[in-house]
Amino acid sequence: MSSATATDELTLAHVQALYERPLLDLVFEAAQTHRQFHDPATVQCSQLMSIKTGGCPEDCGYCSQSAHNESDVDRQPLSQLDEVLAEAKQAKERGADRFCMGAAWREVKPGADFDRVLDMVRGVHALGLESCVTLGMLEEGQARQLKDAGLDYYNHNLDTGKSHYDKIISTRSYEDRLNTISNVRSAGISVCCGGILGMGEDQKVRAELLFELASLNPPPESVPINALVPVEGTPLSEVEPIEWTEMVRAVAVARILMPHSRVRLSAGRTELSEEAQAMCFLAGANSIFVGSELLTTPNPEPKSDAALFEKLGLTAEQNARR
Ligand code: SAM
Ligand code: DTB
Ligand code: SF4
Repeated sequence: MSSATATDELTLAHVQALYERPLLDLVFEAAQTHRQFHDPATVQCSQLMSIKTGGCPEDCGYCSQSAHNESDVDRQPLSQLDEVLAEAKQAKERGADRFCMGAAWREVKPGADFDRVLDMVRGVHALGLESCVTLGMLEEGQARQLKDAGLDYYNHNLDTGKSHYDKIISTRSYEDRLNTISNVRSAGISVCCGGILGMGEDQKVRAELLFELASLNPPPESVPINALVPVEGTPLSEVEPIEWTEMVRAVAVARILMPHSRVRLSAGRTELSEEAQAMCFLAGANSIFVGSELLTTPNPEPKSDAALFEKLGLTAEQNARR
């Protein structure tokens, strides 16, 4: 079966059929697409920092930071500017080319805190790093303020397929998410938008998520594929972990459907073997989070990532701003 090209109209049935193909056929096609549009030897490296932690009013069933869940994450108010810039500087010295700041907010509210985030974005930009923030729902005017401060990317995930969404979150709708993404887009900020696998969904739902992402017009510049990091005290802590092959499949389908995008092998790498990660890179993943922590959960140690890159002949990309 051949894949849809950018000029065909994409259908959910097509994505489902693609998703169900024999794994190695799928990876072979994705690897070819990857080589057509990207340098397969470089991987973009982003570092995350949680700038406001815990106590979030949303009820996302996977999240350690929701006030509805009983995880033992310590709540922290918005970080100070100098603290964030010190961390960004260190990330740059260790080879990251993008610094991503995450806040456990439902939405952006105007005021001193948002003004401080704007200063963080300006500061990260001045360091010669690309910047990304994820702050919850956002209005168009606020998106413009972020753009004026020099923001490169805004992360806002669809999280899962539409049909599974209500089982995971009740306090924010799919439409709300699409609306925020559209506000980000209108302000001229690049969109970082993906989802999480392993929240009790089946393959059809995964195909649905990838269909939704690829149907955004244009598709997100950056597509994070996260595996659920199970957190004790959250409703999803006991969900059966997904097979590594599902991560490979999702990366491959994302690569074929969104040939120009960065596909990020995001949360969950600590549970993936080197071999599984290698297959994800072959299938078109070309971005990762680096540094030993994500927001509140562990990520592979820089030493082990360096060793993996060395074995696979991969190098960290350096953006034009560095
Ligand atoms: N509060 C903002 C929001 O939800 O838009 C920004 C921060 S939130 C932590 C960003 C994203 O991280 C979520 O949309 C979700 O996709 C991902 N995430 C959160 N907890 C996760 C977990 N335990 N495992 C995998 N991904 C997770
Ligand atoms: C995304 O898709 N993954 C990142 C980032 N966007 C903000 C977050 C992963 C969070 C993993 C769980 C944690 O560390 O709390
Ligand atoms: Fe809040 Fe974001 Fe966590 Fe949802 S994912 S509970 S919005 S921090």
